[in-house]
Amino acid sequence: MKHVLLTGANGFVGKVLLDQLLAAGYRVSCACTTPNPSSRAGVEQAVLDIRDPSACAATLERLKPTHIIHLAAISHVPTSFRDPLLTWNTNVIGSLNLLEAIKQKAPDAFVVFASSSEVYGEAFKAGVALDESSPCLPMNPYAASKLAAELAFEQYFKQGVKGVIARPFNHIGSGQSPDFVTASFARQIALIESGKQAPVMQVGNLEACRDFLDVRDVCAAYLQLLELSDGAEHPRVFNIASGQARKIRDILDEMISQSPAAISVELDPQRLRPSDIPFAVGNCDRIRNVLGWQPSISLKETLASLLADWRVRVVAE
Ligand code: A2R
Repeated sequence: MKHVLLTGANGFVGKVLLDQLLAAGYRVSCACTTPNPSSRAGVEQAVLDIRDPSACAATLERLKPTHIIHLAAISHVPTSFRDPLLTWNTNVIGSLNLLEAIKQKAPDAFVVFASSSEVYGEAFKAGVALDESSPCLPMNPYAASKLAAELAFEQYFKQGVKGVIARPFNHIGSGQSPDFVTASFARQIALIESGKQAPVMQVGNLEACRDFLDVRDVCAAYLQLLELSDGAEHPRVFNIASGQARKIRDILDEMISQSPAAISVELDPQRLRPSDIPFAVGNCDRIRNVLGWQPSISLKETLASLLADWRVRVVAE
């Protein structure tokens, strides 16, 4: 039976991915920074700080996974500006600790590394959907740390470690922190509907175009990438993208149209990023051609489920 070790299992993506892995019949072990009180029956847990090399080695030695999906990271761009050392230590040194532990303790394991479309950075200024051969020109510490971690993975791949690098574009859905744009919109709409916020949305840059995916579709792609362990030759890097440009303003309009409340919109300059990219869209030909993956959930449906989630969450706020 395939045994998947999931790092970052307590995060936004990790929780969705755990459900999908269990539904697909995998044995799953979760690595989290703190014990998870709501842990699932049959799921083994490891408390692990990936910045600790001996803890990584001990975890891999004990669990001996056949597959690893490495999600653990500082994933938030503004946090990476505020705390670059934490970001580099977690995203780069943490990945190196994991890679060294794989090489030493689970050398046959197949690893999927969750990098990010942010690695393309300035290359998005070309204004076209970027494929995996596009230059990587990171524009923030988070993106730079993910690209450095990719280089570490490439090195270990050359030394015999097996696996792939995924570059997911913006993924959204239930459970995401309101630090991210669509979750912020959904939270504010839910607060307005419940009378906890005046009917004015605070927004940042609405003109940017992004490639939005439902987190469930991204997790489905991770599951399909695991299947590459069964085959022979395969590419090392995969965009996970829809290929479709969506203006943030259109997303906001769609969400407001899904609410019965009368809502106006106000620009909050504090929500503007210092290095915002106007257009960030991915070419998804490779993953479609190699694995047959494509997004299956419409944006409208994703936004509806996001709003439904926040209508429940704001009750407790
Ligand atoms: O903050 P916690 O305790 O929930 O743990 C976070 C975990 N994490 C770590 N795990 C082990 N050792 C560390 N030193 C460490 N620092 C952070 O990574 C959290 O459970 C997880 C990241 O979850 P999120 O911030 O919700 O990220 P998300 O959206 O699930 O993204 C997953 C991956 C990230 O690597 C992104 O950069 C990539 O997908 O695109």
